[in-house]
Amino acid sequence: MPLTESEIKDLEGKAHQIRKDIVEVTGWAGGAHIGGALSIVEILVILYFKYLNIDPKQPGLETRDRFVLSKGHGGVGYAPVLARKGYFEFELLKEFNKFKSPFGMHLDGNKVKGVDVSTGSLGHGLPMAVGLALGARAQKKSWLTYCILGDGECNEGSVWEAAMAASHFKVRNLITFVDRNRLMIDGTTEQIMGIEPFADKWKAFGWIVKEVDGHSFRDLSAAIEYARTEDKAPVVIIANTVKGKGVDFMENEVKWHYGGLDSDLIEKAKSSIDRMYGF
Ligand SMILES: Cc1ncc(C[n+]2csc(CCOP(=O)(O)OP(=O)(O)O)c2C)c(N)n1
Repeated sequence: MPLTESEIKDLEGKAHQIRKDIVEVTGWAGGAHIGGALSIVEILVILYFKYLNIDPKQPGLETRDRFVLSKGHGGVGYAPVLARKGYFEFELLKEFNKFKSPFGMHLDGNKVKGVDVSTGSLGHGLPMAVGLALGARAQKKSWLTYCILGDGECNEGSVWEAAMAASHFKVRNLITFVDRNRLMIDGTTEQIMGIEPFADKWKAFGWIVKEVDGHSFRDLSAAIEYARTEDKAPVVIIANTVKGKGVDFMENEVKWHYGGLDSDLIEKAKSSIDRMYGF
């Protein structure tokens, strides 16, 4: 079913909050991977506040859907979403990436409630997600696995081994996103190691590809609804996004892959985000 206007308004409100949270936590931490966290806000929000079958009060429930942030450096975006969903208090993130804190820059599934899989070393998330999906199928469980990859991450050969396996083993209970923000740590994806023709590569590996505006809840919802019912091949949703989305001085700027914010920049970033949402 398409999203209603009131659902979209509600999700936009959540995304607004999460973008400001990301700025806040980056300020507290002294630095974080802020650009690639801001680009996945809508994907995280629609999953956590619309589609994932999860209960923050029972984080280990066996029947829950699983989520794998394969681009694990997006932890500064993921942690506020978990907090706002109710897994823990947002204020705890004042310790984000501090010595002995449970919240590392890349979230650890053994330490942070709600995190199914520890990630951070790029190229490992999709292989684990494929394994989870196969495990569910082998046990005749109906829960789904969702996974977010970075586009630069797709330089990793293990992504393509997993893609090949998902197709070969006819995995249908996995929904994969690629955050196609076109930047990576030190340049554009096409400068560092070109991945185009990107959609054709996935198709050649036996996947069905949906390309969407990754900041549009309507587009994301339509693609997810499609992927949840598709049974001919695994589905990848290539989400075209903007790195640094919402903070005008960060958008499409490679230097904002990772950075810190002083109080002046925090205010500027929050004002820019407010303007994005018409405030
Ligand atoms: C195996 C591995 N190699 C290198 C890194 C360092 N690293 C962290 S983020 C990043 C760039 C990834 O680019 P992309 O997936 O496009 O992330 P985004 O631009 O969306 O933040 C790299 C190389 C890593 N985390 N893991």
